[in-house]
Amino acid sequence: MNAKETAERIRSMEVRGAAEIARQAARALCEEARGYDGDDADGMRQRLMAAREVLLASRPTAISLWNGVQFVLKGMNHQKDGEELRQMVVRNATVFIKRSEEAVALIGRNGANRLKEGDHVMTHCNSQAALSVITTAQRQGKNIKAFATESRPWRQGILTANQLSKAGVDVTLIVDSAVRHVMKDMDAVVVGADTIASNGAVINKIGTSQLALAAHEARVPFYVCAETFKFSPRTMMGEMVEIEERDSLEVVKPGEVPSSVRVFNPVFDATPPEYIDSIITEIGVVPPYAAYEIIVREFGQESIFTE
Ligand code: RUB
Repeated sequence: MNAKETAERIRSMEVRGAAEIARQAARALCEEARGYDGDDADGMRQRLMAAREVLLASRPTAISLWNGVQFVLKGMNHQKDGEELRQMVVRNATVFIKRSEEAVALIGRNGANRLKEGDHVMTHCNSQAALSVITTAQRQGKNIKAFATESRPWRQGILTANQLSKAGVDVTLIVDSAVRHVMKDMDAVVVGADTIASNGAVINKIGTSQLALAAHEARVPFYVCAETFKFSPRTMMGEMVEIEERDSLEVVKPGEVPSSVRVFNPVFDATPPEYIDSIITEIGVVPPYAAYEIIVREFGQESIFTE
């Protein structure tokens, strides 16, 4: 699938979840390089740069998309030969996708070590990384009781409930407004991330920060499950993370409220580091305050200061 089609699928939420959109973007760049007719490196570069812009514009909040695209195109400007450029893009995309898929499994293993037999675990929205933790613990025979929030307006909690149930997990679906009421019976909260800023703040599905507040109040550990490519080198340069706002029709049906009523539909929020117990990554379980060091370690000074 080319970049334009992939971007459309991401924009319309047919493809969603921060890690998956990054993988699909990597695949699309691969297709663009393969689909370029000829071996002229400059022409191929132009096509790849245009594809990059289209993909990056599809959803603004997830840094995984930006990091994935940067990874695939890294070194592009040094290639003089078209065929070598094509092979480089295909190689980079393959490495990125493999690393990303392996990271989900490693996060599952690292996170499952934090869960005990019979734990009640709440999750929000639909995160592959967070679900990997719950299903890994379940496979270890820990008999987890999962609680999935509905996650309005897109109701990704339905996906979560189905996926957990299919994996043999005992799962209860709750509406978003039941979070604080139910929190007192939880042993842990696991959520995913779209972006982790250099100060350790986590940007994830709207409502995540409410889970964090309720968990903090009830003294329930709050874990963020995220691959290292969810950390944002761009925030290190002082950039703020853009919170995507989506169409009002995701919240109300046409004519349900008078046109004088404004509908505000932000789809992500920021959880400050003081409400986060740990971030569970493929390279280990770290405090949110390690974000700066992870960014330097994973992306290096060079990529922080050059785009
Ligand atoms: C999905 C969401 C997920 C993160 C992490 O939002 O907020 O928690 O993307 O997911 P949306 P993963 O449905 O709007 O994309 O761990 O799979 O990357």
